Amino acid sequence: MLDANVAGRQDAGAVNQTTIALLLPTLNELQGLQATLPGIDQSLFDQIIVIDGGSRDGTVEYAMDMGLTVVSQIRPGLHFAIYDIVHALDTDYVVEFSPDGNCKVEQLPELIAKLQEGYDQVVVSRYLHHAISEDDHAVSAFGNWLFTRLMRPLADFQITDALNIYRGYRREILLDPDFGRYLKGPCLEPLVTGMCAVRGLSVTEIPGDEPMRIGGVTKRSIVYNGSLCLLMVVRLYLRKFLGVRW
Ligand SMILES: Nc1nc2c(ncn2[C@@H]2O[C@H](COP(=O)(O)OP(=O)(O)OP(=O)(O)O)[C@@H](O)[C@H]2O)c(=O)[nH]1
Ligand SMILES: [Mg+2]
Repeated sequence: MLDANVAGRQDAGAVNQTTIALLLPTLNELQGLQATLPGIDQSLFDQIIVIDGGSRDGTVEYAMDMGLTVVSQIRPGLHFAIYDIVHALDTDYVVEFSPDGNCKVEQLPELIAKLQEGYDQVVVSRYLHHAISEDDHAVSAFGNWLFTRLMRPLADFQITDALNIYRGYRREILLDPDFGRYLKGPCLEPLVTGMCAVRGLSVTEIPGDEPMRIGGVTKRSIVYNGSLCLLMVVRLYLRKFLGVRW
């Protein structure tokens, strides 16, 4: 399935042994974690890992009290927190879930079912069919719209949401040395979609609303993240259409 130019899905029978890790990145997200964790069906996952970026609000203590495995990220930045833990795991898939209220726990069973069908990546799209983002403002909505359209020519699958953190994908996608070369900053999730596109991997989306975050504050910078995502898209265009690995 992970070989280049394979667009179809793997036979369902071949993926019954699929192992999946749930990744919960946190940075001062106590209220969100308290609100979402009890709703997560933990039996869906082989591993659940809180990756903490140095919380000082009791997030780590709460997660440990709830019996979760908590790891402290080594390199700064959400993208490296995810990238590094993915290299340390051995499951077939990882699911990224933002425990700040933006991801609805109700989507998890459908997301897992799609991964078990054999897709290389399944994205919860905030813009597919009836789905809406209550967390968007004008700038973030425009950024999402722009990047999604910029990435469409790279892919032979329809992309409606290139940026959402809420997704599951084969862990090996991040182990590709090219992935590490292209990951220059906080653009990990669109890069997963981009690498799936240029490698011809199989991707599907399911619609899912994005509620407002619960407590805490946003940690992302739209201008910085947007600039790095643009650079990443340019590099993927060069690779896809000119065969240039820059
Ligand atoms: N481990 C770790 N987690 C982080 C870091 N930055 C953000 N997070 C967590 O990653 C998740 C997503 O980050 P957010 O700041 O909410 O980013 P966002 O969802 O794009 O922004 P909002 O729309 O404001 O929610 C949240 O659970 C954060 O607590 C980081 O540097 N390290
Ligand atoms: Mg969020």
